[in-house]
Amino acid sequence: MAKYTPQFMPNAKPVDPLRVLDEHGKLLPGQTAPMTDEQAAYAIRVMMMGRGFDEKSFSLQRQGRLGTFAPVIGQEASTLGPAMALDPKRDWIAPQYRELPALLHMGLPFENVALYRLGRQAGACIPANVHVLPHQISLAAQIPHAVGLGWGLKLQGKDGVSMAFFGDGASSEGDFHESCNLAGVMKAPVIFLLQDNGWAISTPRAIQTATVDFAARALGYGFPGIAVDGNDLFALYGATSEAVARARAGEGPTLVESRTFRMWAHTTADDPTRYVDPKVLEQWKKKDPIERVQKYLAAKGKWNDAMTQKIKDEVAAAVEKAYDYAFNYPPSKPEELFEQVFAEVTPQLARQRERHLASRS
Ligand SMILES: Cc1ncc(C[n+]2csc(CCOP(=O)(O)OP(=O)(O)O)c2C)c(N)n1
Repeated sequence: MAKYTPQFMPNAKPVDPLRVLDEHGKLLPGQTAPMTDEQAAYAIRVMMMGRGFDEKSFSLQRQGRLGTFAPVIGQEASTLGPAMALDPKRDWIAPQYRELPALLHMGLPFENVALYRLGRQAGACIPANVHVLPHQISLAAQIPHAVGLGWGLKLQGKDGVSMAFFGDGASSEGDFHESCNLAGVMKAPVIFLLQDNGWAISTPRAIQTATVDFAARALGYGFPGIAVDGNDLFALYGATSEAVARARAGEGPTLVESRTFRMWAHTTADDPTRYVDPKVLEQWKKKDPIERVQKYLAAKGKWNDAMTQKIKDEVAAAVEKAYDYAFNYPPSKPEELFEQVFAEVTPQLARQRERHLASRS
């Protein structure tokens, strides 16, 4: 029997995540909708845009016309719900690489996404009026940027908030922990949006971390953490809206743990059938984040299959148009690699560019 009991003991079981809408689109007892029906209809459209874009991209990849990409399928609510709590004019998102619906909400054009997926340099360049940092492949590297951005907005006396998206795998990186620490000390207006989708490529959550609650880590940095059903648009939007309000009021960061599931492969270069239990996948299929909101509106007589089909058709046409544009866009030249890294090209980069140009002449 231990004589000196630690005051701080980890939870043996994960806490129950916040849930507002159940799998059948019914409000859970005691819950009210945190958004209007119009907002819910908008969310369905944007989530379907993300899914439609991925489906087309997947087919292009299988035809050998597109390199690779990270599908958002299954995580549409996990990405859009928190983004909808932001104001695209004054707030910012620092994405990882699997947040398409969130970026569409912030105003990123389809054409830009298609260019990026086809490996055109121009696609990596976010339009100036879109408050989104470039996609980040180097895990967790966007999290310090998000803290700097939020803290900078605060220093400028603005009431903007920055939101960093990252995965359970990325949260094992030092960048995550250092960012949380600094944001806590500076009371920076940052939302840390940790998407636990069960996997970091083929590494399961259980061997990613010894904690059962990612959200509990926030306490170690002196700010609140909340675990949310990551397939429940309403819960995500509600919890994040409150976190955004706290950040705007000068109360500092919040860590939001979104418990979701990656329904497709990590990227098109991955074969999840080699490591994902099909029974677990089947269970998650019943929790589809888009259908849940459709059912909610349908029960109020505000959604039907014809509306779903109409949006599907519109999205398919818009994706087709975006890819037509991107396929006809001039291919990137190697020297473009040196552009848009810094506002002014550094002497070192200028030398590298000259060497590269000389080698080609
Ligand atoms: C610093 C760094 N280390 C390793 C990788 C290789 N890598 C790419 S994605 C990935 C898994 C990321 O998992 P997670 O953060 O949970 O996000 P998810 O892809 O599941 O959305 C790894 C290890 C990388 N991109 N960057």
